[in-house]
Amino acid sequence: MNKITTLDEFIMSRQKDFAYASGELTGLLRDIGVAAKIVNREVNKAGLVSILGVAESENTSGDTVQKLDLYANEKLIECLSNSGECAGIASEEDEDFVAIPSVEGKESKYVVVFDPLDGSSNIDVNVSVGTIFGIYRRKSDVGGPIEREDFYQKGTDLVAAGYVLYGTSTLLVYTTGRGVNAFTLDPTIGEFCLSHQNIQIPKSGNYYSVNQGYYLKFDVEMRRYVDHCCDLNYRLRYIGSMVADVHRILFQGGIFLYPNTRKYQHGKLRLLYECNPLGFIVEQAGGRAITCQLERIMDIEVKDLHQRATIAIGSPEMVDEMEAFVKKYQAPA
Ligand code: P6P
Repeated sequence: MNKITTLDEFIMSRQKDFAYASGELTGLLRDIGVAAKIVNREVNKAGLVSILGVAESENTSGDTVQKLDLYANEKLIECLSNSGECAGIASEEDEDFVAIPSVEGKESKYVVVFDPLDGSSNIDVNVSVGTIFGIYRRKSDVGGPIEREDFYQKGTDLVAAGYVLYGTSTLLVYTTGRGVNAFTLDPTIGEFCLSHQNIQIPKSGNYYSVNQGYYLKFDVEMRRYVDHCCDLNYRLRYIGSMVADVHRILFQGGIFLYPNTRKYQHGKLRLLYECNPLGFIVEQAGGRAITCQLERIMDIEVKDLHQRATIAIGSPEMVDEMEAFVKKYQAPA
């Protein structure tokens, strides 16, 4: 029987990769793992609750049924607050950042950004959803108040990033800049166990993932590229949950696109807690993540917590090809 390596064991074994690491990042990653297990428990019975929720206004434990993404947000903040390793949080669910009071005078060095439940509109139809997170070293003085600039950091400043996919099984995928590893939750022991080590994205593929319904609203160069995908009989896979769509591409190859449209002129997806963390992971796995205007996602200056970006992310050769189409067909400025 293969040795089981739990997430905790793996994180501890990699702690030596961090010069001067004194365990805070290790603690932070473990706290996120705990929050993921709690959210997973609720996501897995959401279908049941929503059925019961329709018949009654209360869930099985007597609480008022909370909207699941708010529940996930609350649990992530709770878990990150208890450890004392996190000084502040920026979440899709909160307009502004949240300062985390120190625990027993612990001076936290890190801030965490997250989308607590990406794709949550899918939960009622039992389609995979996920949590996306990124970890930065704070820029403000340790021990002092958290400042906005602690969150206005480019993707290249990420210390760690990852996601939890609540799907047919529950996976936690993360990187600290030394490759990408995935852990599958074993519900029989309640542990995330190492299941995919040093993930490498296929250099090319034949999946493309875009909301084809917006085709007529794309710029000409993006329409030409989508036409090219159709000409090559690429397979369209798009389930409206970025974390699930990108996860497929990470494992099977392909490209995910969310271009600018008339409704979302700067793209729909959020730079800080969707594009940057997933961009870090895909780049660490050998892929590329750029905007539809050909800027590297992780180089974009962050000027707002909820800043949007267009994105093309996935297999390097497919992103290269999309880049060539944009250059060839882009209307002159
Ligand atoms: P559309 C989910 O709401 C989300 O933020 C991403 O997870 C997903 O890829 C995208 O929006 C779907 O957006 O406009 O295609 O419905």
